[in-house]
Amino acid sequence: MFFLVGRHLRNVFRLLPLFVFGSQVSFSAAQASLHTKAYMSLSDSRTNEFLVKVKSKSALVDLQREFDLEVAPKPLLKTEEGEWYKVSDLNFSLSLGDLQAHVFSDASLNENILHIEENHRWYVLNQTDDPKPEFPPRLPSRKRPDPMLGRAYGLDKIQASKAWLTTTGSTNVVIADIDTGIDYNHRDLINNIWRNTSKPRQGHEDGSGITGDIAGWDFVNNDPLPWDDNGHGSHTSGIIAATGNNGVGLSGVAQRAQIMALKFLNAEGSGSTEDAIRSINYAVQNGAVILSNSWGGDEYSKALEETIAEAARQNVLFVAAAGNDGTNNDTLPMYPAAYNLPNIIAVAASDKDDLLTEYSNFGVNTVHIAAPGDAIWSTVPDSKYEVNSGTSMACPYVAGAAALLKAYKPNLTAVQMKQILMQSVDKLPDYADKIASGGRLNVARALELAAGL
Ligand SMILES: [Ca+2]
Ligand SMILES: [Ca+2]
Repeated sequence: MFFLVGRHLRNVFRLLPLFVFGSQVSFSAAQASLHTKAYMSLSDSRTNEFLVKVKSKSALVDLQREFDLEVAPKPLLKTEEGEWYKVSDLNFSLSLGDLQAHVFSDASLNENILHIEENHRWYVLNQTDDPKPEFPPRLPSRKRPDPMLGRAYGLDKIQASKAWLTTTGSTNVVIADIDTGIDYNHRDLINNIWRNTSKPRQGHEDGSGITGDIAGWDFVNNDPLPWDDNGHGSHTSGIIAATGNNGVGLSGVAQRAQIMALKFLNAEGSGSTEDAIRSINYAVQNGAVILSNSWGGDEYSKALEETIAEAARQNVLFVAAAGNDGTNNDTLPMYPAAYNLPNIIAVAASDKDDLLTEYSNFGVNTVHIAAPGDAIWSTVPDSKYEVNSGTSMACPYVAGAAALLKAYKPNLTAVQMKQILMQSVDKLPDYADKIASGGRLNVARALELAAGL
């Protein structure tokens, strides 16, 4: 029990840098809401749900007989060795240890049940949520500079303008933003939102601007409208691919692309392993080649790892925020960034001075590249713009850069994209012994490196 409490406290602790870095914010509503968040995540993390890997589903019948369990009718994930099912304890009385002990005590169960884990919670990785002044966008027009582009120091650092001379992106490249959803009607996003035209749907015309087809999926509320009720997902989407040169707001790293909105994090910014897995599977099955993941947690999930490994077999790049604890992922892993898989590129957050931010996680083996993540302007719901900080903001920079690479050279594999992005960094002393590539993203040089391929 002490162990469980300890882990929950670590979850809360992850939110604590919010107070530290929010110190420039006055002690008021901002801090009160952060307190609320911390307590909500504490109750969030209690679970009666487990993910169970079995050789065949019949193994779950015995568990059901022993305990009052509900077994999901369909597997969450199929692998070569078995299938993962979500199992819910209807009485909220079982612990992971109870289930494991029962399985170990029975030879046949032990043979057929390969793994049991809790359906963990995962959290957004932005640092601040204090509102900043909002700037209403101007009216759209053809090929006009984005008026807020001057604020985007990150685009200068990574030499985006130079990269755009080679490619501004392509609407053939689908990037899944696995997050809190997106304001898919935002004037700087609407043109770059993926639409699922392969399976027309009817009956949900609701004034959302999306009719007949869908922009992705909402796995929190199980509906086809992944509306962003938090703000985090709209912010990360704008960093990937806010529309460039439309005379509105700013531009993403990719000026053109298709962003698939997959909502698995709720209004408070947390979501379950189950819904993360559903999001990744949806993205892979519907043609996304790059997944942007600005979320994490310190509890290992084998089910999540196997899902990302499956995405690797489908040649899908998994970009992941390194985490905001200021710690070393080599020794204190933050998942999913720290899984040792060939298609994961884990991203640390750099600042205006090209230094590693003090809150960014690092790790010379497990964190691959740095990207601008501190004080980043981007889109938020209702066609507005805000500043936000964290490895959450650095991750979509790399996802956007990968989108430009894929637009320029469509045959690049996920592993090639990761290698090119790492080999083309601006090497800087601050990263030498902390980041595998030793530097910060340079998308213009990445395109140069890809030119010969
Ligand atoms: Ca919804
Ligand atoms: Ca724009």
